[in-house]
Amino acid sequence: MAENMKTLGEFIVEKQLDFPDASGSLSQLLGAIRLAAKVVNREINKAGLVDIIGSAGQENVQGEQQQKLDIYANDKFKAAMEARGEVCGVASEEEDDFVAFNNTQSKNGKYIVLMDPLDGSSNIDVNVSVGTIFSIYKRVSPVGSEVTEADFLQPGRKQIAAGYVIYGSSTMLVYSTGNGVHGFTLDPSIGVFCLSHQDMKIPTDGKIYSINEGNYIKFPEGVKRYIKFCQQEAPEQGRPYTSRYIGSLVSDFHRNLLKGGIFIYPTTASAPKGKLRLLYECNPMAFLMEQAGGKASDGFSSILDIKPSELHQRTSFFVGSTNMVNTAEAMMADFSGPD
Ligand code: P6P
Repeated sequence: MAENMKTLGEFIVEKQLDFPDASGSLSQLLGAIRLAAKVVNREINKAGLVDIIGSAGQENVQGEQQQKLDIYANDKFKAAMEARGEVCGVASEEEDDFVAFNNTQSKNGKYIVLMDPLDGSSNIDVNVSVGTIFSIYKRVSPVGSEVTEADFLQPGRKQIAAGYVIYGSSTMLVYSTGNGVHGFTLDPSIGVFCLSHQDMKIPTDGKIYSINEGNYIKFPEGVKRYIKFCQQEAPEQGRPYTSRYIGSLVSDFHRNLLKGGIFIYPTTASAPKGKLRLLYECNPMAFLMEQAGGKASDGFSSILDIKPSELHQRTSFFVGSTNMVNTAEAMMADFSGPD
């Protein structure tokens, strides 16, 4: 490994030194996420061999029961966090309700985690990148007591850390603890995440718009107006836009973070409140985007200021380059509400 490489573990400890009162428990928690990400990455890479090793619900060549990968990922991230003892409970897209960790050490943990353990998992069968999304808060209930739903229903602005793992052509872990966004690329030959993108910033403007235009007919008028702007007016102003939609939130988000752009999942006919989940998809991505100098809203106001009322609630999501989100919001305001 080149001497100037820095591992995720070294970076976490180095950044921990920036917080004199840091107890190291957040570092421990991020370490648990790092471990689970490596385990899930290995399993996802094997998924491509599913015809050889057997698909979900069947026995593979080793005679092991094949789990659905999103359930597998959920179990691995839960197990890694429970083992570390810094987390008193977890909420997940794969769990109907939050899960309390009741071992003595965990009950004294001061953090809770919300996660989408494998977002876009249906893309695996067609070899499209998928991701894990996580969101970390300090608990609001007393340390040592039973974790409560109130610990999970905090506004996104209260997050102390958030991040994602993208299992793509290379596997990356991108996270922030509120001091910038940093990206680490897994070197599979040594099983180590190495710092590859320090202090990531999204361009203030961009030319990529990312939205599933198959839902056009039922988009709010403001969204239809914004698409018209991207397709007609911007090119007429000499700024041709391009449409890119992968259908995997982590992938569309990551591309825009690097290149500039906007991703929109508005209300649609089949998702009248939006499709994406506030707590474990939009809040962590909004936290990262603001840390990277971008913007995230529901089309009208900041995602991070929404007061959650239920674990799996959905929201519209406009996220990306500040100038692009501002333009889209202005058009949403001109055509208030859905058509
Ligand atoms: P649609 C994947 O199923 C997901 O939850 C996100 O990763 C992605 O952005 C979105 O749904 C895609 O939804 O309706 O365009 O297929």
